[in-house]
Amino acid sequence: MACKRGALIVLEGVDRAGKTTQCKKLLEALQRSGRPAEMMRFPDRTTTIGKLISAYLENKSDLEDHTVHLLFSANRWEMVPLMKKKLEQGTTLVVDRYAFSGVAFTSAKPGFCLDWCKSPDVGLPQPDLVMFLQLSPSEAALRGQFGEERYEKSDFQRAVQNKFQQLMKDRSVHWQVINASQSVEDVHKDIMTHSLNAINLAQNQALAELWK
Ligand code: ADP
Ligand code: 2DT
Repeated sequence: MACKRGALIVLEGVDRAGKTTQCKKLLEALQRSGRPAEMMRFPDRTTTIGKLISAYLENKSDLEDHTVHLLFSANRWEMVPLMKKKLEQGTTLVVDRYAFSGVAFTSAKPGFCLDWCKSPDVGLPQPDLVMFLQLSPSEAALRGQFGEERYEKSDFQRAVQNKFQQLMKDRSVHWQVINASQSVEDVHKDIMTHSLNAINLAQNQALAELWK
């Protein structure tokens, strides 16, 4: 019998919500419990496309808005063969940002609608679980200043948060809102519970396609 597939688990949320902290803790906990798991993040700045994106985010280059949106999407598509292989081999993937960040950030710019922004990502591997780490702007501010990167401005981040709220109305995606204002350990406990459920369910389900 073919081995049971791994789950595709995504963490989304505003800047400083704790995504990276929690992805690492989830990965360690899964590995400690003997479950094969690996972490990925988008954008993946290590590839040729990722380096273009990274220079843009660091304000070292300018790119036209549609163009950079398509590059972010291409940066996911270039990872799809590897993601599918890992999932089929039974490895659970813990992913820091995915297509939802792609849509939320570009559609927060003037002149972009949600549907146009979603279209290049239609058909990507469908996450088994997307956890949205919910944190108010005032609580995020207590966790430190914004960095120097292009999107790290409070007005823009508020617009992005609204776009995430719109995306979360879509019932074709398994969203789970997590209260990110709790302690690191309490957030981790919530994330672990939802992840173990998703891993169990995914074992017997075929991988679906996002927004199709
Ligand atoms: P993100 O990846 O969402 O931007 P990070 O995981 O990098 O967020 O965390 C941003 C900052 O907030 C870091 O300094 C981190 O140590 C801190 N942090 C993360 N989770 C919590 C928490 N639950 N409570 C307080 N501080 C936190
Ligand atoms: P971090 O590397 O700190 O997460 O910041 N973004 C991300 C987009 O605009 N489109 C996307 O498709 C993705 C995945 C969010 C990366 C920044 O890039 C934004 C913040």
